[in-house]
Amino acid sequence: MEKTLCIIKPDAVANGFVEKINEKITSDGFEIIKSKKILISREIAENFYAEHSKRPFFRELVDFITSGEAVIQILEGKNVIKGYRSLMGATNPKEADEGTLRALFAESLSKNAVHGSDSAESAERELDIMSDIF
Ligand code: 3AN
Repeated sequence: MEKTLCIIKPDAVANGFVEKINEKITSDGFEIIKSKKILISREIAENFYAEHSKRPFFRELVDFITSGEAVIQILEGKNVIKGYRSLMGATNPKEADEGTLRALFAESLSKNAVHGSDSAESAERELDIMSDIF
């Protein structure tokens, strides 16, 4: 069965939205097979976001994801990579469709509540980076 990496980011954890987000994930038919709250190290964050390393917001991205506890989860289900991405909604919560996680729970473009792998290749890479924490 397909798997993907989900991160509930520090804004959503601090705002107490973990349970509500997970209710939406499971009611869309996906299973949360692993879940752990951790403080992501800078080293892991820089590796995780390596594809964005040349972008102007890279430092902001790494600062934010390491700024407080995040919940790292492995989701499993049929077409979960695509399905969970559509449940997340657009990167910018202002553009996210009604009922999506980012429309419901995100604060801003950088504090956007959740992460999800964007392809099978990303899922494999991201699950590998996080495999040590479980
Ligand atoms: P997504 O998370 O929807 O796949 P990406 O991969 O384009 O979006 O961006 C990764 C993360 O970088 C986003 N989740 C968001 O937190 C942050 N980000 C993207 N674009 C910007 C931007 N213009 N300014 C600040 N942060 C950004």
